Amino acid sequence: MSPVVDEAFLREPAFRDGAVLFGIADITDLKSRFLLSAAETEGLIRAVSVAVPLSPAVLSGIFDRPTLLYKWHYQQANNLLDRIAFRMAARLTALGRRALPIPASQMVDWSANRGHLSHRMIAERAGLGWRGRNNLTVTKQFGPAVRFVTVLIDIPLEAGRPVEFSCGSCDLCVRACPAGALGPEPGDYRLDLCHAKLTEFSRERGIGVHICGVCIRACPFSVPSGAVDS
Ligand code: B12
Repeated sequence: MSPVVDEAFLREPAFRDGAVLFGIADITDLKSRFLLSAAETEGLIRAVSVAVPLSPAVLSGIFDRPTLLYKWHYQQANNLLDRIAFRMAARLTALGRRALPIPASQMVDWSANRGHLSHRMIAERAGLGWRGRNNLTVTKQFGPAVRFVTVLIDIPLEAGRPVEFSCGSCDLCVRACPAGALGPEPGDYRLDLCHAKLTEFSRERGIGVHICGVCIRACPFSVPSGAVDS
């Protein structure tokens, strides 16, 4: 007898593999915004958003630039997310369903700095968090100290609802950003300044990738105690 393909069928293996957040987004009106062909997204109507946490211990070493420990952590988070997404799609494929796992951190348009789709937009639609002043998806449970992956599926599961902006008047990320790329509104994010700073960091010995982590580290939601001592 084939298993019931419900939310639990997708969520439970992901949680066993290390995921901490899971949500469903309706993508029927979003597909034209994806950098995917109509053939690739045919029949796909929902997106599963999954998050893994970043360790506050690793983040605590970040002050004004990324650390080597954070670089390794970031890569492992991406590997784990890609594995979770691949396994989810593999289980669905085996049952004759259609599923498209989207890489956690792959660029497909280098001039516009875009991936196949925005994992943040999907996570926010699924109700996992809000767009913070740091331009990241901030979750209630782990702040922005999570990384996301998305799997597009053909199953009409019930979708989540967006959550309210809850940064309040906090501007710790704005003050901490080493690029001066953040402002009072999430839409104030300056991609040019952020990207230039990350390019500078990528040239530091052993880094080699576009990472930073300062806005994640500065967020009080990222630190369970709420204390930020940098
Ligand atoms: C390319 C890329 C970058 C580029 C450019 C980023 C960019 N274009 O915004 C660079 C190298 C600069 C970069 C930097 C960083 N990145 Co990056 N990056 C990506 C990547 C691979 C693609 C992003 C993309 O396609 N953006 C396209 C634009 C159009 O989408 P968008 O920015 O999400 O926003 C649009 C919609 O969401 C919509 N929208 C929806 N809701 C809302 C709400 C509001 C209020 C607003 C204003 C807009 C809005 O409007 C926006 C404009 O059209 C993603 C992975 C992925 N595929 O999603 C990771 C990703 C966004 N990066 C991530 C991270 C963590 C970082 C860094 C902290 C670096 C690091 N790892 O240390 C910084 C933070 C920058 C910042 N504060 O925003 C995480 C974010 C996790 C989170 N909790 O939100 C992601 C999702 C990777 C992952 N797998 O988790 N990144």
